[in-house]
Amino acid sequence: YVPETGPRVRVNQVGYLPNGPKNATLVTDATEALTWQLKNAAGDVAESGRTRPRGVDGASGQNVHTIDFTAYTRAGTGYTLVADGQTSHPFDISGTVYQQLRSDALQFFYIQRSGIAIDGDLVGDQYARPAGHLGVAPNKGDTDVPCRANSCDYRLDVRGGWYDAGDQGKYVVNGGIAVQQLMSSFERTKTAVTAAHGAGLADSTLRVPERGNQVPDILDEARWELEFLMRMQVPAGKPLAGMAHHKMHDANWTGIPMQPQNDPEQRELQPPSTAATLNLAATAAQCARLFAPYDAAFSAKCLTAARTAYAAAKANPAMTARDLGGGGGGYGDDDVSDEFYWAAAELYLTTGEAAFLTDVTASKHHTGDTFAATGFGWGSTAALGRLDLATVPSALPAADRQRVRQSVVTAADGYLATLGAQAYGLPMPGNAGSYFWGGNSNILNNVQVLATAFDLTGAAKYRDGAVQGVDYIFGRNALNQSYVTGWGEKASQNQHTRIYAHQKDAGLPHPPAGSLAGGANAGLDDPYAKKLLAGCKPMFCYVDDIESYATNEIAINWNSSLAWVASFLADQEKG
Ligand code: 9MR
Repeated sequence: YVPETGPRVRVNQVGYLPNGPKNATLVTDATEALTWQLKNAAGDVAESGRTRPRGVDGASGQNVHTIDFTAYTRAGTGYTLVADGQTSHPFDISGTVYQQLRSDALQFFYIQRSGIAIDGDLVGDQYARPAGHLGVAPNKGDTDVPCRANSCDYRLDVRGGWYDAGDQGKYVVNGGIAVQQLMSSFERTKTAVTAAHGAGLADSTLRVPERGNQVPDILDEARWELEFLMRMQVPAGKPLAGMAHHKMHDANWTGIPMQPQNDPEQRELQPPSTAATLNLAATAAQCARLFAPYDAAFSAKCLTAARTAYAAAKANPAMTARDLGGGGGGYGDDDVSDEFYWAAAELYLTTGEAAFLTDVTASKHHTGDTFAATGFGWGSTAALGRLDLATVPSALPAADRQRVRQSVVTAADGYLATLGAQAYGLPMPGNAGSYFWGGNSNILNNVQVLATAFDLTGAAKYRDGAVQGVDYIFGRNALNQSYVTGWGEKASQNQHTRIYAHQKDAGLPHPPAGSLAGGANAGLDDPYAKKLLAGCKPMFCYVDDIESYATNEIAINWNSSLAWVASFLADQEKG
């Protein structure tokens, strides 16, 4: 199988900020520097220079050169880069290149909502659908869901929330990081100098049913998930009260396509876990402080859920998730020390109470190396706590604050060094270990750390690193592939999803604009990829086909990474 990779000049197909870094990658046999030309839409040469030979790139196996045209700053559309007889895909140079990406990336969540009709007047008729999983036949849930384990002979109403991904399970450990990144996109605007007091995330900036209610739409969206997460908490009077069920999903996997309202499978609650309980504690604590100005009762409800969850997790610190039946993803996580740190941090930031600070500072994650080279994710959440301790105003002792902030900056320095060493410019090491299931979100999470270092220091190199860090996602890669639907000349559009399964049924839409694909995965963890892509170099281990769930799914925790970064980028636009 030889993928069609188009012109050998690889650019960010969406574009570049006029005052931002502008880098591209040329695939060539040449070992000596070559001439490059930047052409405007009329075909005139706007700028030219010499390529920089970089040798063989570890992740792609290609001989590559880099092209740096940062010095060119004139805005325009339809630019191309020409080198070695090849003309790149067209791109813009514009101060508003990412403006719409912020809302596109966030709009994904409304369209993924469970338990509510999706309104075509808001998001287009092709995405309109009846409410799913409210107990209307043939659905069997989610309003009265039996627990799968013997230890819990009760049923819960766990309606609402977002469908996880291409499947329609709802998993607390994945909902947790996703809703955290939405809330943190908003919380960032309270302190970040470039965020213009949250204007870009204000009420009526998204197409959600709650627009116009005087609450920022991104918080309305987060609330849809937070209400679900709280429903997953074991009620008072039941065994393990205060703990959260790890997940709920179908008893058996369904086929593709499958609209939520047609799902005939029994929905089942899986047993509580410490990891899920700490996800609830952390996100409900963050909820409490962010909703306080808008809805005191909801804020108080969140704080109660957070406190009871945290206490329950401390009383049951080693309840690992057990998988009792099929139809859903595993999301097992044996190490919850990072979730403990994150939850203690959020509770401390919300309440200022000494007991939580003690738990924060006693955690090995408070002093440990929290920021892995390959990024954080649903199973490694200490970075979420660390980033919030670094940015959210609190009475954290000065020495701790200084160290926490320095750790973000030190991590960002590491990511800068990494992206500088990559001919494709991404902040991930250039070996197979960087190319795993959902790795695109880890790249974006490293970009989040770079961006946060900029917010903390104002040093331009971190902003530039964050801006450059997304080039890979939008096409500056071995496959010449943008991984965001609707963004770039050649963009993913056949992601693995039961709802927007156009590839299986032409009457269904592609995923909405702003949907991020999981990305190249050297593990080839699905049969389709395994067969088609056997022997692929890591950066080539991707296919835009609905069958490949391990390289081409969509997921709420991946789009939340995109949303955070897109919001940051939109705030950098100055023309
Ligand atoms: O994102 C998850 C990834 O980190 C795991 O390696 C993978 C295998 O366990 O599962 C991914 O999550 C999937 C989940 O299990 C089911 N819904 C779709 C998720 C994204 O592919």
